[in-house]
Amino acid sequence: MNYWQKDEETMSIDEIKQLQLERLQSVLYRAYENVSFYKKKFNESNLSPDDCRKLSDISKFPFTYKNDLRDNYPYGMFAVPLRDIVRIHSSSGTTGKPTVVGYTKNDLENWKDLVARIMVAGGVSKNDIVHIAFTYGLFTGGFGLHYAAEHIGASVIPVSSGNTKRQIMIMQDYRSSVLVSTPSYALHIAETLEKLNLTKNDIHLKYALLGSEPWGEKIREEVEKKLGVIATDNYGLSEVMGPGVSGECIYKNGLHINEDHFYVEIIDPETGEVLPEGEKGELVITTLTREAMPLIRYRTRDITRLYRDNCPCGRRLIKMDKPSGRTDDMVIVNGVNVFPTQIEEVLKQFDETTPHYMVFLKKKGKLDMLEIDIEMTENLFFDEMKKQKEILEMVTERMFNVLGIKPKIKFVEPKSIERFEGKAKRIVDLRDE
Ligand code: DLL
Repeated sequence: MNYWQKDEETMSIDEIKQLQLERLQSVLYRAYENVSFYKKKFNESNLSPDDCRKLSDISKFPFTYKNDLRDNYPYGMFAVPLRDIVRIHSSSGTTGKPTVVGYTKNDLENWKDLVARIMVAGGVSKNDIVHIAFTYGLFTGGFGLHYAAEHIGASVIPVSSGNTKRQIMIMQDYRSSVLVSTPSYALHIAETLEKLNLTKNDIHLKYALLGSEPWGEKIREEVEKKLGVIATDNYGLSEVMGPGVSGECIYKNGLHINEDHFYVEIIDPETGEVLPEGEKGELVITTLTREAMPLIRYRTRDITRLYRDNCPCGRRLIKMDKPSGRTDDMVIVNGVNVFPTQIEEVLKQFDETTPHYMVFLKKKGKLDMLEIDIEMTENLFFDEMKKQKEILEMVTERMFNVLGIKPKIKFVEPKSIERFEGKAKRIVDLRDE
């Protein structure tokens, strides 16, 4: 069996718990001393870092929410001076402002190791040619997997996303043996391969490391069959680092969490109460080693379950189920996070539109499509077509800027969109699986 950091990945429970406690005490101290947000929060709850004497004491400490990151935009959550930050990434927030994530040199070293663990667990070795079809940029997926693959010593092709026919040509000619992408993009590649009258025998893939959005066994089966790979899942979120939080090994039965770097809890999302191991609830993560931006009890909003088993791969760190959904209304479209509040914010900027809209998530081939129906005002409705078209173009452009993906927008008649008595349900997900 291959490991990247065998000692850490196969630690006994006692060893891991001892290490976690030491690191937890240290991160609480660093957060308290260096981040005024945490100093204030702990003081308000009458807590000092010394109040964490055993692991379960963490449950006394307050949660951190995505909104806290937004309120401290851009650098307020950093625990080190900017001169020690060597990389910045970000992700979409619940409103217009993104959340910003910083890394020190050590953070980047750890990040490489943690993602490398997951890649090795998923079958990758230095002999592989790794084809990275995640977007490169502020999104953590591209760079996160890129540097880890180089760290392993594999040959890396930083293709980024898009232009699928070219991707397939590269796969054929450069002999890519590992595909790294979102599950929907892997399916799209499989479909394009078929359209080109090619099969898995015309390419050289062996493994696919897929993540950044939820996917199920049906998609796995199709990707494995059509691309001729073993496809494993990996999970992460930019706020706590990016990819590298957890990932499946080739036995594909749960994601091994890098719990020597992340202390995980499952809570009841309504009451905030910590649930026993094995129960389903919201995943809460405390970063144990991050220097630039330590996060204490970060509410991921992702629903999963934690458990320990005797995985045949020999790894002993705690596992999580594939995330089965979220507690908020964020949707993921081709790997990009979209919040309804971002759509509302754009609508606010136009007098010609009303706040009534519906979002439809569909599949076009294997890719996700975001369609938004927006109710026009009476004025625009009776205006000439040319004006309607102009406004439509402007709204589409604004949405693209704010969401990071281009939606298909349709203006509909005034009063034609359903009104809600209870909680509005503005998102209709018509993608199956
Ligand atoms: O998606 C980080 C990442 C990149 C993970 C590449 C894996 C591979 P964000 O853009 O901040 O970060 O989105 C984080 O995406 O809270 C989940 O809701 C969702 N998510 C990420 N991975 C998975 C997965 C990256 N394997 C949000 N299964 C998270 C289900 C996932 N959901």
